[in-house]
Amino acid sequence: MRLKLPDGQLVNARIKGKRLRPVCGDRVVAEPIESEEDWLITAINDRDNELSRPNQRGQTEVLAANVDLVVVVAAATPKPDWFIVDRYLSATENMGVTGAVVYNKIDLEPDPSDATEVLKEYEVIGYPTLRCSAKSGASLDSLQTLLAGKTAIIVGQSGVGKSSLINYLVDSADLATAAISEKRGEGRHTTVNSMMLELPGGGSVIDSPGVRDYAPALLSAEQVGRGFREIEATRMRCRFANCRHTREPGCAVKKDVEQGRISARRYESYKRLLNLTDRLARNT
Ligand SMILES: Nc1nc2c(ncn2[C@@H]2O[C@H](COP(=O)(O)OP(=O)(O)OP(=O)(O)O)[C@@H](O)[C@H]2O)c(=O)[nH]1
Ligand SMILES: [Mg+2]
Ligand SMILES: [Zn+2]
Repeated sequence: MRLKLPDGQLVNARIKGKRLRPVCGDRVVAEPIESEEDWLITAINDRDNELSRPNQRGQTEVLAANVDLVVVVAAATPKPDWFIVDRYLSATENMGVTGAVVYNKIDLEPDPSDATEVLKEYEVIGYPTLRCSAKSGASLDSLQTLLAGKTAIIVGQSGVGKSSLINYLVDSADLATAAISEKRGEGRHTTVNSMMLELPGGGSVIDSPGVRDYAPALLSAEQVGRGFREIEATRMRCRFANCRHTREPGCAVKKDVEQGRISARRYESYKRLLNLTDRLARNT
């Protein structure tokens, strides 16, 4: 594990004991190890927030801590899974952190695509969005502006170009990238560990490993509701205070969906996530 000292120096660090699990972004207590170059992490300071999600074994794992911006990346390839984007954004809302949506690889798709419609849905509910290319450099100045001065984490499916975007923004970065599989059209899980890099204009950015179908877990129906900001903003007008916006009469959310004020696609994501959370609750 790499540790940044107050003077900016980067050192290798070991962890004291088996129970301490520092993650990317943690602020820690550490001490030099006598007659060695490594440092020893002895404690983790309280976290402002944490982004967690299930790992490949289905256990919840903290990906990063103390971030103030979550950038969710989708791309022309692999085929965008907007439900995964919605799940990351709902986790972001529950962390109390700003989210943004980036659509990468527009060099592969010169014509306005379906994605433009979906990005508009995110924009109208207040998420910064941008279409860019890590290959041509299109709109990467906007990405740089978005990240400036922040501690951001870049998340999204494997192969969308998270590491490529960071390599473009950070001169000294030399993150591994790999072509997506031609047969399956999916990413190859190139990035294995989260890693924080400093941005030239100030701030830092965390590269994270993309996972295929997984996205952050949510624990309760309340959290799911809070995760969709347009639903959260509308629920005060529902007849019942505990409305789940599915079959209840007098539901303002359903009405807004019918009248096109809330995106039907986002509402479907909400219901799908609610189902997943219900199933999770029944199994535990
Ligand atoms: N044409 C094009 N290819 C890109 C662009 N950005 C990334 N790629 C390519 O997409 C492939 C995957 O990029 P990565 O940066 O490894 O993707 P990642 O999101 O970091 O993937 P994981 O680490 O597996 O989660 C590589 O072959 C990149 O060269 C882009 O804007 N345009
Ligand atoms: Mg990567
Ligand atoms: Zn309702």
